[in-house]
Amino acid sequence: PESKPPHIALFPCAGMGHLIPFLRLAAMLDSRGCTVTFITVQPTVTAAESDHLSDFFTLYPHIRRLEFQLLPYKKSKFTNEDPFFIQMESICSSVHVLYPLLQSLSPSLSAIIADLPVTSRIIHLASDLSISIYILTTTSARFFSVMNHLPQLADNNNNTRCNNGHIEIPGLGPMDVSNIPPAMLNPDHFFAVGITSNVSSLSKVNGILINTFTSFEPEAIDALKNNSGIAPILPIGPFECFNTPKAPNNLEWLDEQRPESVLFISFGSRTALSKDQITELANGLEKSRCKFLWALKGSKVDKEDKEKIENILGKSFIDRTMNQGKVVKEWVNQEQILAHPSVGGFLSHCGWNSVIEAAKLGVPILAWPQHGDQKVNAEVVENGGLGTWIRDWGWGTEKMVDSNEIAEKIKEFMVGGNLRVRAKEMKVKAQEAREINGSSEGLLRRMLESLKN
Ligand code: BUP
Repeated sequence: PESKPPHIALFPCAGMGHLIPFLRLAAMLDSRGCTVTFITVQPTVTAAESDHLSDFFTLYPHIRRLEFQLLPYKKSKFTNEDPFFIQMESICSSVHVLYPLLQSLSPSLSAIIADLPVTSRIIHLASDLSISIYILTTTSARFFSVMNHLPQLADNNNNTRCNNGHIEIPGLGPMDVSNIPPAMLNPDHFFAVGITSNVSSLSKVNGILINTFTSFEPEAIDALKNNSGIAPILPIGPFECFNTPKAPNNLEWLDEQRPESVLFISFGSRTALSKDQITELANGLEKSRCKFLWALKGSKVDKEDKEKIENILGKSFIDRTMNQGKVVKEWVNQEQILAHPSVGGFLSHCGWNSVIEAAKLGVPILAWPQHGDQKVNAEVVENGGLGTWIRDWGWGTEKMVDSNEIAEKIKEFMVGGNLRVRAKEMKVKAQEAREINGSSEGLLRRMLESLKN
């Protein structure tokens, strides 16, 4: 008898940086013939998440939406004020509620693809349901290696600090301890505790999916593959984007600009620079005389981001730079912007989705990591020849970078040269990975084949 297509459930955690890659993967599985159920957590932290979800299900009406109501939040000893962490804690403590919902699905599930932060919770559920379980990590293979190594790092933390401030992670070479987010080295922090417990469950899953590709992160992927203690590593990126029903924004202005003349600036969906740093950046942009398109954020959670651009940057800045650049505060379609021929560079915080999109579209990055995995991702950018990182600028909150310094670096960066050539080479390699027999597409197809009944 002919084998049935697999039925796969996808389960992302909080924030756009997690939701977007899961939605992309859902669309990819759908277009490769799978039956797809998408678990959506209610309520979401940001308006962007709920907007994207409704747009997505309008576009893909046959992908099923499974609404997952979180249990009331209980404070724990790890509670901190970050709304994304609070949401993650809530999700982790509500996972068991999913069991009857998943069990009653028809046709019955073949597998679940869950977000790394829920690994230790979901593993029991998958085993009770007798389905395969895959983990999707929304960061780089390099940062995933660091997380995977955290239990050993925590053991040796005192020694590593003495070792000239460097740590050694198999296959990655010496890494500056200051690149590791401080919360990860604090054994009492929710982030560190969560990672330690989740990575210790990874040997029990069927595979670990990463939105990266072999020619972008060869060392990290090899090192992970050679690690016998974890499940098979499946680098299946870069993920394809899906069309949105919304009209494109800001593209008319880009259409009027010279090829590769515009610097696009974004620090992702959950980072707002301090008011003073925003002012320095604005002045730096003006002094650089480079064309720019800036997706500005005034606060961490979009629902609270109500201040007008004029109030943040001053009306005179907007008037003075009218012909030089554009500042927007609404959600923009970043992939569409990066794909535009006028865009020649990306000043980025190096959230992993942003990095992989830039690699896929061949746009060089000027890296300014702010927190979390972003310094380690900036190393990937540099190692892959996709961009430059001015280490001196530190973490976003560590120091104030002044406008002259910013202007100087932007001018140098936007000259382009070799960096643009290397970025375009990366775009070709990304396309090769996605071809039918390419490194990423081949892996994905074999995985789906193995899930057919
Ligand atoms: Br803001 C913004 N439009 O206006 P990252 C973001 N994005 O398309 P983050 C838009 O959101 P984490 C906007 O293309 C990327 O896919 C962008 O994810 C898209 O950073 C995603 O780059 C942002 O990983 O997430 O948001 O800081 O905390 O997971 O790093």
